[in-house]
Amino acid sequence: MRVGTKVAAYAGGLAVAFGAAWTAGASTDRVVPAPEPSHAAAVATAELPGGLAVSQQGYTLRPATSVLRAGGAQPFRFTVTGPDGQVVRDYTTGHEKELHLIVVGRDLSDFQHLHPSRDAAGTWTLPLTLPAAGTYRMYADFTPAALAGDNVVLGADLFAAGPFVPRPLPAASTTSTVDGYQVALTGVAVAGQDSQLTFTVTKAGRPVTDLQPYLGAFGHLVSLRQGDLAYLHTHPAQEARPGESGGPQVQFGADFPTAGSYRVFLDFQHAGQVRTAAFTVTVAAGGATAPTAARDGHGH
Ligand SMILES: [Cu+2]
Repeated sequence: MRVGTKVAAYAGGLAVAFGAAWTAGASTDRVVPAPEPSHAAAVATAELPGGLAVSQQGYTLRPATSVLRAGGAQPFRFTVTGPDGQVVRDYTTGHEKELHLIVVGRDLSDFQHLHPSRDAAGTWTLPLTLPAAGTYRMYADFTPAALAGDNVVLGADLFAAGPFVPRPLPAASTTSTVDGYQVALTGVAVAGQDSQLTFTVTKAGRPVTDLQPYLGAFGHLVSLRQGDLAYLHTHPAQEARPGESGGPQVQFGADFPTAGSYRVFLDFQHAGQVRTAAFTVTVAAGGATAPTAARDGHGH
């Protein structure tokens, strides 16, 4: 399989999906004739960002349980069923995996990017840790073989019983520190546009120039919208092959659907270990290039 082609198709498909979602959302502010019912259903599906629904485009995420104990790894299973009601067993590999699982606290703490394994019957399993009591969001990010390249992101809530103290969203910041690495973020995030974000990785004051490829790229970026945890997964335009070195800069073009606060998680690999740097990013309302209806929609 040609990984490079898959990477480009995957990233391009996501950008298009988010752009289309934003455009469709803006158009609902206008007075337009009611479309035919079948078309209305299609638009209703298309206008939502990923990760907000447990069922979308005929695909449904089915966790075996939604309640786990707080702390410690526990066996966790889930399946995805398709439009025919059957468990999906045929996936298109994207970024070296058939399915990417993101788990995060609904207060946007405790981000995890995981890769469960699938058996022949289509059941995904992994040891899963919900580190503390609270409510969590799980996202299954995958491309069913039947959808010919269309990425689907389904979301479901998970629960761990016990006393829960939600953490406030950290203040917006352009720097993040993880395990002795400092990551700086530059760029301006504007809703409805291709926002160029650049992350620069340093350690002990020195630029890190030997970032390792992780799942076919030098970085993976997941952005979650505060308020509803809408999901945006972005990859760098530049792909990474095994043995190549990257850094200190990793660049992304991100299409944030609306203005507001997002928690942005950058996965990068160095010295054989994957780490995640987290940022709170304030996305500005769209400027002159955004459609008028969209600006009005923000209530400004
Ligand atoms: Cu992944």
